[in-house]
Amino acid sequence: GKEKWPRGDEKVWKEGSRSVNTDVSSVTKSIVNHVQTSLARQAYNLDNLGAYQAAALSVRDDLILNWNETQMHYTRKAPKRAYYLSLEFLMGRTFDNALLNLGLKDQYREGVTKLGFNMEDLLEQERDAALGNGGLGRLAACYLDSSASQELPVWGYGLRYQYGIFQQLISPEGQQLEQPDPWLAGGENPWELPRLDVSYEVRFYGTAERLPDGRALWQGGQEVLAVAYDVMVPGCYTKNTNNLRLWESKPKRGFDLNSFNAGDYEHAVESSNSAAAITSVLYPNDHTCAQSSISTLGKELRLKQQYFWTAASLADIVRRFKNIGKPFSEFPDYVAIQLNDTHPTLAIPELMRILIDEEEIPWGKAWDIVTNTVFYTNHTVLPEALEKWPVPLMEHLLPRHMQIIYDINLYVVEPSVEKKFPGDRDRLARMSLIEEGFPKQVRMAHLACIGNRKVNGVAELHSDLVKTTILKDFVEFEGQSKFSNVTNGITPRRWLDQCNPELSALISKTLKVDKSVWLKDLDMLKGLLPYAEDAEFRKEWAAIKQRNKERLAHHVETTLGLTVNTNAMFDVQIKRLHEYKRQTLNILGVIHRYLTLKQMSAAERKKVNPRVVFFAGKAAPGYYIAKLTIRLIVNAARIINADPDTRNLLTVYFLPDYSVSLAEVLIPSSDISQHISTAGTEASGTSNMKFCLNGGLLVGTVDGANIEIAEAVGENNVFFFGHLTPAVEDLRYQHMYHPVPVEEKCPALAKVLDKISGGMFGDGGVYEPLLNTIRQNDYYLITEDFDSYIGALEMVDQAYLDKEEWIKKSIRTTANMGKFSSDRAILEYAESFWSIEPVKVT
Ligand code: Z2T
Repeated sequence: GKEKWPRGDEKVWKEGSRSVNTDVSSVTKSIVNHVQTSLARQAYNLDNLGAYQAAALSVRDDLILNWNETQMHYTRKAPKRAYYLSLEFLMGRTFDNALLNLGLKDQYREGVTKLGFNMEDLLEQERDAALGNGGLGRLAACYLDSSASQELPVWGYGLRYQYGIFQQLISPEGQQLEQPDPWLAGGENPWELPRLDVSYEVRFYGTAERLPDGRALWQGGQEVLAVAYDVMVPGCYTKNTNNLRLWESKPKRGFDLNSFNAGDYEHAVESSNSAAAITSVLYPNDHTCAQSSISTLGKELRLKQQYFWTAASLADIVRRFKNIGKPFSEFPDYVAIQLNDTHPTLAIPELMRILIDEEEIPWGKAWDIVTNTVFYTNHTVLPEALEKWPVPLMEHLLPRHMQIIYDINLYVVEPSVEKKFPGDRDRLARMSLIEEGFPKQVRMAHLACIGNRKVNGVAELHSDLVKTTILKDFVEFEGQSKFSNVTNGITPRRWLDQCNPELSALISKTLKVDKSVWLKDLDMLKGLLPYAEDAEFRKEWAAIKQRNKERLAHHVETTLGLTVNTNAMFDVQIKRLHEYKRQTLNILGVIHRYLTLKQMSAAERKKVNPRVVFFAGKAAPGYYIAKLTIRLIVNAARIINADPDTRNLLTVYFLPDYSVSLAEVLIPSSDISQHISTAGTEASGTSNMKFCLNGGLLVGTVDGANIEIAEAVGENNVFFFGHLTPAVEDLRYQHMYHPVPVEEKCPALAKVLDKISGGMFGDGGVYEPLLNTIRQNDYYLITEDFDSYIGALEMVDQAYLDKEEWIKKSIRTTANMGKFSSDRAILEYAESFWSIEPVKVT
């Protein structure tokens, strides 16, 4: 029969329903309500943490209303949707961002003040959601913000790790120590909705038996449950609030009662632990695949994570598609799946498995569906980062998927390569999904590349390199048109409005445009260009930079107890520690500067512009050389900062435990930032965009997105140095076969290395392994770029002498950064890959 909706009296429902709190008095009412009921506390025993929790719960209520409406609306309209599968989402804090996107910051500030609290103190109470390593995970977070803000029907899928990226401690000797990050331990996370009703069973191990009809029966093994947690992602100045679905693993039954009855309690608990372990921790390696960096057991767990997450996500996507009631031939008209790197590549054989074994679709048709649905983004061309999984492990853990991968090789790769390049057995071996060896390995990038509709890199140069290096054979095989570029972007909401509110306000005032408009149409920043000539405007611009420096200094003072010279130029390099990113080049440059200062007369020193150099970043726990670099930075800083001859002119800080929230304080304060990777190694970089958007000037190599930033802001507003990508290969070859000692190649650098070896910064022997990477084959070309690097920093000093001209450069930089909004990037994905359109919630 026909059900009446709503049940009961419609008027009563209407009266009971609430809408988003938009005025101060309803905000305070809601906060007080949450204090009294949700928290079971009262005014007299409320601290900052409690006040934050109550305010957050109040914002959560608002988000839920919009989120619910959005999801209902998408379901009713049934548009084509896109799904962003990423093993990492580096979200940072949510409270401030949600308030800004909802346009309620002022109301909450006033309300919180009326209740006797300080908004800034409350914001500081929130822990970062640090479910990512670095650029790749933060990019995913920016793309979610832009999808919601552009009203696109996009969902993210990821894992709900109990522990995010480790917390970094630095010992007095400069050693990195890792501590767990139990980010959920504080109690309820107000930004997620546990969906215990949404769950799927995921199988591991067991046997796969081929049936005569082409299907297979995969049985036995271990089954675990994937439970959904939905994180609300509000768009900026829109009702659209998208969803990020994170999976948590649970044992299918609390205990295996059979073994429990048999008295084997330990075994029963163990299998329940092993299910829970799957989503317990984020792997902290950023540019090494699990294959080469972790133990056999750790390897298996990482592969389990990858399959657990892709299987649950695909089951969910397929279920949602089936609810529309269309035939599977139309799957690609309703679903686009973006693979964030090769981590979710198992989505390809998993979707094949679902279509063939469960939906009984013939192999060829299934392959058509898969290759029209899936898209793959590559994020690095560094060979050590390319994922490969041992065939024996795959066969053991995922027997059915291994069959499907062999089938793809047999039915797709081999015949078509043979047809196009008859008899070219070398090419076939190069392109095969399986790499020969002991053991054989599955090449995930090849699988990702063959099983999809489009492959893209993340900046122009990088996308070219993908085509000419790691996937060259596939371009020759499939043609250019499958391969393209989407240059990365960053969300101007967090990376300008939220982290630099004064600059945001000045921009709105100057453009005479409300930020709700220009934040979603970032090319409007161009309107600032004429104001570079306006002395009054320049004064305001410079004053904001100065206050941002003081804000950082205050932060360093309160957290580390160190005093920072805010009259100095702020020079910042913050990113994961890696040899290719060359923090080593930076610290060697700093030491060179120190030695030069020491040799100067007092009169000469008077002419030097003071500089404060900031470093921050985490090293992968097993990355010995990267950790040694931190140690050198910390110990060099200790000596240099203590030297009375120079400390007014040069100080160095390594800020521990780099995070999204720390970046939000550092970035707006920088005069220059360093992006100095060996040419051809940094796929894009995204912090370079954040600094420039906030009016910091870029010191960098001709690499990744640096190149496009220079094109946009003008070469005269950046400081470039170093060899270009085409030279790198030749130089490395020379280093291998015609080595030249550092003393000959670069005497200035040799002197710096000698001082370190000689013990200027403590026991020199400690640093030998690091110094030897430079003295020996110098893979990342420090000796080749050192002189031009020092030259670039001298240009910076020169340019900084003319303050007014410097500020003009800063203004012009910000004004020309519109291209780097993640709105532009996500719209490129939406239009040219996914074919999805905005669905506005009204
Ligand atoms: C990562 O952050 C990046 C690439 C990776 O390759 C892995 C991780 Cl964790 C597997 C970075 C790139 O290094 C950086 O250049 C780029 O801007 C970022 O991804 C987003 O594309």
